[in-house]
Amino acid sequence: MKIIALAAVCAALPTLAAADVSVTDPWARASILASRPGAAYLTLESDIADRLTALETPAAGHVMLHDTVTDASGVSRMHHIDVLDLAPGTPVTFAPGGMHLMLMGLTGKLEEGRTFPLTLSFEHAGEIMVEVPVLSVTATGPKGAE
Ligand SMILES: [Cu+2]
Repeated sequence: MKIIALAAVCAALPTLAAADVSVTDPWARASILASRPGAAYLTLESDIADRLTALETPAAGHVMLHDTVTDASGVSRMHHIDVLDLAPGTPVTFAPGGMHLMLMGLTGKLEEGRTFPLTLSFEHAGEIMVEVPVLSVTATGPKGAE
């Protein structure tokens, strides 16, 4: 009986391993001062319903998920997103003026031409590490999109 149960678990594994999130076009804007938070952007797409649970980078003490909301009087402000859910096959794009990753407590200036690693943790897809290229202070999108 035990052996049969194990076989059933093993047979289910390939399905679990199929949970995959693609992280594309990561980029960050160069920062002028290390004392100001940095901003990074990317696109996420999952093949199943998944949830972003954590963000980590050696480039910053703390990474926050922010959205930008413009109220009726035209004033934009950022607000914190606690959880980000991904719907299957629906890309979520972070971009200036919208959702962004706020890099709090930079360990140094984000210098153009450098890259830094960013680890994203997902409920199902697990940890995904990407290298984030730092573009110019005036960049408005990932390389090739400008
Ligand atoms: Cu922000």
